[in-house]
Parts: sequence; C-alpha cells; structure tokens
Amino acid sequence: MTFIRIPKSWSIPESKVTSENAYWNRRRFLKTIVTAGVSASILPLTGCQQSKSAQSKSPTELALAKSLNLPKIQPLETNPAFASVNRPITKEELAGQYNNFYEFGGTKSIWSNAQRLPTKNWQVEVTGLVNNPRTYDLDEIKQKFPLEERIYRFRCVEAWSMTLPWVGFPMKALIEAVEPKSEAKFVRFTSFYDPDITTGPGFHLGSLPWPYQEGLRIEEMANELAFFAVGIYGHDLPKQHGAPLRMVIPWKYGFKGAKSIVKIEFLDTQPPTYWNTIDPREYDFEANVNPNKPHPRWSQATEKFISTGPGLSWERIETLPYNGYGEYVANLYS
Ligand SMILES: Nc1nc2c(c(=O)[nH]1)N[C@H]1C(S)=C(S)[C@@H](COP(=O)(O)O)O[C@H]1N2
Ligand SMILES: [Mo]
Repeated sequence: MTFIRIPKSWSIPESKVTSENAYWNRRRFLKTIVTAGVSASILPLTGCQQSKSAQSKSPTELALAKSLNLPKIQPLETNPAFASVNRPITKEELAGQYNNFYEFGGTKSIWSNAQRLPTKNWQVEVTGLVNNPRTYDLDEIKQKFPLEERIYRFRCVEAWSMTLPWVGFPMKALIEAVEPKSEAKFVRFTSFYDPDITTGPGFHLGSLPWPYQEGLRIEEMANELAFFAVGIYGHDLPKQHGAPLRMVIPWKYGFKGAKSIVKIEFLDTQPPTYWNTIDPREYDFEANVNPNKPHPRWSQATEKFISTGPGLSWERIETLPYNGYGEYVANLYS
C-alpha cells in the first residue's frame, strides 16, 4: 500500500470538525435572526441572503433547483423490503446542497462546482478476474438491470446522517452478469478523475491519492443491500450525488460509497483505497457503522440527522450498529 504524505492542512479533509461546527452554528444563527417576524418555511436554503417572498428565488436557489431537475425514472416501484426506515426522508434540496465530493472541493458546498462533471456517453469498464469482462454504456446498464427504489439510512463517518431514496439495482446483479472467477476475493471501484475538470490547489495528484477508489470483499458486494444507484428522489442522479452511477453501502460509513464510477475490477488481493491510504488509523478498509467504536478524534455513538429543515437544521439521534442493518450483514463479520 502506498503511503502519501499529506501536508498538514490537507491531512484531515474528511473531518474538518471545527469548520463544520462553525458552519452549523452560522446556519442556526441565521435561522434565529430570520425567523424573527418571517415564516421559517421561506428561510433561504443557501448563502447569506435577505428574507424574501417564496416566489422570488435567488440565482443560487434557481441553480440548485436546476441541478436537481432531472429526467424521472419511470416506471418505478419501491422495493417493499426497503420502503421505509422509521425516519423521515431527507428533503431533496438539503441532500443536494450538503455533499462530500472532494474532486470538486473540500467543503460541503460543492454542488455548483460538481456541475462541471461530464456525464454524456458515460461508460463503466468491468474487468479483472471475471469470465465476462465488459465495458457497459450507462443506457445499457439502465436497461439490463431492473431498477427499483430503496429508502436507506445514510451515515457519514463525520457523524451526520440523512435518509435517502435511491434508485438503482443490487450489485449482486452485476456479479451474476460478469461471473467472477473463483480467485476473485475483492472488488475495486474507481471514480471519474480528470485534473483539468476537478478542482483546486491541494486537490491534485501528488497531494492526495487520486483517483478516488473504494473496495469491498466480494461477499460484501454480493450482499443484498449493496446497491448501485443511478438515481435519487425518483429521477436521474444529480452530479453532486455522483452521477451517473455511484455505490451505496448503507451499513458502512458514507466514504465507502464511491461516486461517478468508471471502473470496477475483480481482484485476488485487497486494493488500497482513498481514505485508508490517507490515514489508515482514522479510516479502516471495513468501515462498518459502529456506535461503540469511536473515531480517534470523536465519538460515533450519536449522529446529526438532517431531514426536513428549515434550512440545514438537524437533530441528534443515536447511531445504530451496522446503521440498523445488522440482520442483513452481521453474519459477514462473525
Ligand atoms: N468520488 C468520490 N466519492 C465519494 C466522496 C468523494 O469525495 N469522492 N465522498 C464520500 C463521502 S465521505 C460521503 S459521506 C458520500 C457523500 O455522498 P452524498 O454527497 O451523495 O451525500 O460520498 C462518498 N463518495
Ligand atoms: Mo463521509
């Protein structure tokens, strides 16, 4: 495994706990001043703006709405086994403006930068230790694998969470299509990366281990929960969520779910992965959600649940072992 020495200021980009807290506090402060006399329901979702009528949207709000206004996926049925999680579904505008996608910047507000991601004529190469290696066009993937909706809990290692309605197909279906050989023990997933398109000083090769890559044991990938999403909220995936195809592994911390996948490789050894390469002590390969195992710098016992607003407000709730999916996955780790 390669160890890349990161300059101090970049050594903890996943966990800028201080700046994140400052951000939340600022939001709460805004809420306090705006709600004095104005209905909280028209609190601006983005930026520092004056209060205004619900009809007149700012350019920022219009741009955000445009980034989310994508073709509907139809017909679409919710898988009854994953139709609810006893938590409200996070409001789409909140999920769409609070993201981690370091290729487009080191803050949560990358949604507008991410609109630069080129998603036309997308292809996904599936290769390595399989009988049927293949490069798929995205349209082919959407036709070949029956799409369904699943409501999943989503838990970031930074201790915030959402409930998200994904659209996609179980990873198991791809495994069946490509037929891994018996030597295949691990799978590596690679995200889109182009230093001319992705952003900013400090985010280039040499300072961070691009491209973003993640990995699973093949048994984890074959678990019925492991999912490839091509959509969310009933429509195509917005760029900020990792269009046009991303991983969703709901019992693991969010960083295991690599976005904008271009390559999937079946391997006989465990591949190096992005956060684990940056700091193996803080981000282990397995990364199962576990309230009893604190991160070296903070507790994982509770999480800030972001759901309905107004604005980016949140409530503190308990974190569940395996993010509440123990009945499906605990047997993988016994
Ligand atoms: N390629 C890529 N994938 C990524 C990341 C990233 O920076 N780059 N961030 C991860 C982290 S830390 C989280 S919490 C989720 C966030 O997904 P969301 O923005 O759709 O909620 O994406 C994961 N996948
Ligand atoms: Mo995360």
